[in-house]
Amino acid sequence: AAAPEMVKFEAVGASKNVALITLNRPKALNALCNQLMTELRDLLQRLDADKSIGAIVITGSERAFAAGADIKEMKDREFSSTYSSRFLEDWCAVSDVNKPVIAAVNGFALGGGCELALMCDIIYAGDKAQFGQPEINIGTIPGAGGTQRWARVAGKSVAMEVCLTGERMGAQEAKEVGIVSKVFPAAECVPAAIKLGEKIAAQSPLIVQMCKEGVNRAFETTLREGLHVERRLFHATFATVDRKEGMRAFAEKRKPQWKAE
Ligand code: CO8
Repeated sequence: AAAPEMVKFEAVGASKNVALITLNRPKALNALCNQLMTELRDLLQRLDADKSIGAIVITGSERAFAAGADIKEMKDREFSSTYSSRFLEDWCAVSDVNKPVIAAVNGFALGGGCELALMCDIIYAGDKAQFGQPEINIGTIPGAGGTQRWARVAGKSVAMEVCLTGERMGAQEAKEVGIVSKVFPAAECVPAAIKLGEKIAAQSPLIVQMCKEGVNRAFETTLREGLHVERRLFHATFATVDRKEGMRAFAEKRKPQWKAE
């Protein structure tokens, strides 16, 4: 495959086990055109299979995380081909990654850019970050999870206001409504996300994957079913080498040595 042009990748952190992906289409404020999303999807799938990587950070520039789906690319589309080609359905690849994915958001996270951040597992924001679903202003609606994920995370009233007005929300407010877990001075956002990635990557990758699967069920099913899945995943940890090692290491007052088994 040709080297990606619109996404940059670097292994970072003291053990080089965190993948830093930088969206790199500065002239269009990282508008998510077909090429960018294809490159991002391919890269994520490759990193998900790469045993040397324990966590993934996605970021943009200080000015823009991503200003949305590419409007210029979309403007002449018709219903029939949009529907029959399942336009943008492959964006799901981002939420299908098994490893933890952290969004480090500075600047604009609008439309599909905001939805991309919401597909990640954790969002850290720089203090100048702006979140929003401005699709209503161009005669469409969020199509990559915006109506659903805002509603689940921030509740109906906030979701309705964001989606129906298209108005932007600052980082602090996004934290208050629960979209973002922490806010940092802009320049510290990516380093903080990398630190967080290192912390998670230091755990057993196998157990991390099970834990992520458990939390994700909370957004996909009833409480009863979710609790059942959680219990089964918990039981499953007892079939792993790493669970034994973790508990033994605690009893022996030493650091665990994870085997990813
Ligand atoms: N698409 C294409 N190009 C864009 C986009 C975009 N979303 N956003 C910015 N750009 C381009 C601009 O056209 C401009 O290019 P040029 O220099 O060639 O004119 C360049 O980026 C710089 O932008 P501005 O000059 O506009 O910069 P400003 O600082 O004045 O404004 C804004 C920044 C406020 C971010 C402004 O650019 C803007 O409003 N952008 C559009 C935001 C938007 O509406 N996003 C939602 C798009 S719709 C969407 O995402 C649908 C998601 C559905 C996905 C899933 C479907 C299944």
